[in-house]
Amino acid sequence: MNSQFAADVDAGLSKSSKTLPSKYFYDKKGDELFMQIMALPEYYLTRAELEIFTEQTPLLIDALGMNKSQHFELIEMGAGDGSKTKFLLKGLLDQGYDFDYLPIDISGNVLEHLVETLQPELLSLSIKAQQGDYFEILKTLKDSHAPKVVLFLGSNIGNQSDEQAAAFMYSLGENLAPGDRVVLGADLIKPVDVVLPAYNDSQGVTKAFNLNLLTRINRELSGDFDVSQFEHAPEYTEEEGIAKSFIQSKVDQTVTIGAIGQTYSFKAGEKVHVEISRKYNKKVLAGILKDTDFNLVNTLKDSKAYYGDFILER
Ligand code: AVJ
Repeated sequence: MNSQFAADVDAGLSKSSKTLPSKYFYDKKGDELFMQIMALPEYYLTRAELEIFTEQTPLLIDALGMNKSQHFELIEMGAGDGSKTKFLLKGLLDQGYDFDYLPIDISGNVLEHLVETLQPELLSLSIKAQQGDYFEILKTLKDSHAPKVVLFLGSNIGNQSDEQAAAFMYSLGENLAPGDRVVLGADLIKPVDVVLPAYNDSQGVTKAFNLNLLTRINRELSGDFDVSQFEHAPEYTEEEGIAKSFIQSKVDQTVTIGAIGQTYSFKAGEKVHVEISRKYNKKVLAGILKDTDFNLVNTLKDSKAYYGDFILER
């Protein structure tokens, strides 16, 4: 695990345009900072999707296309704390749907916490937590032959390039049957004055979130990054529709990473690309789905049309 981290860091910092993978943001401190990000006034994404789940619950339920007399499985990839999903689950129970809720997460702790918060609030809910890799679990679930709805929320798809997202959706389709549905939550393309502040908040939480990656390298890989000599530098254009985060060196400097046994030099102003947050519209989505069997059957947006939950049918 740590050697994979070392290999990924070495590969990224050895490129002529340096990169570091955003998946390593999420250590304990990173998880905490991401929770703070979700509560920021500038970070509209979480509130916008929550608004869809609270204000449009009946529409969302209809869009799932499930039959009340037919048992189905509601699967969530990366459920987190379930704070949005809870409203959908409650609505389905109130309307008398017959379903199991199957949250999937790599982290057993996350699942444990989710069950402990959800079950007391929704006593009649059948929760079947699944710990592991999304696609490995989905493969095992294929045998049940129950109709399925898969939730992939939070604009988590946005951290993937369009090529990666297309491969991801293709794999998802392979693990579902015709008629199954997906709720794909995605931030929408809109002007820079709304998007960029979400990745460059006035309190500097996003800056701390990104720079925490250097602190993690120092701690876990015996690096000697002087974090104060790096800046947080996000970019976005509406034309491209992709928020990009860079860690920028303030000065000419070298950094040694003990666990790799390498020294890397940074020029003043040099940028390390750490994250993309892809924004969506129907055209972007169509490109990603073009080699899959998914059709877009409905789109729910928040009242400002900042954010979309795309309902896909296989
Ligand atoms: C968790 C991937 C949806 O890209 O908006 C937030 C991560 N990065 N601020 C996003 C993130 C910086 C977030 N996602």
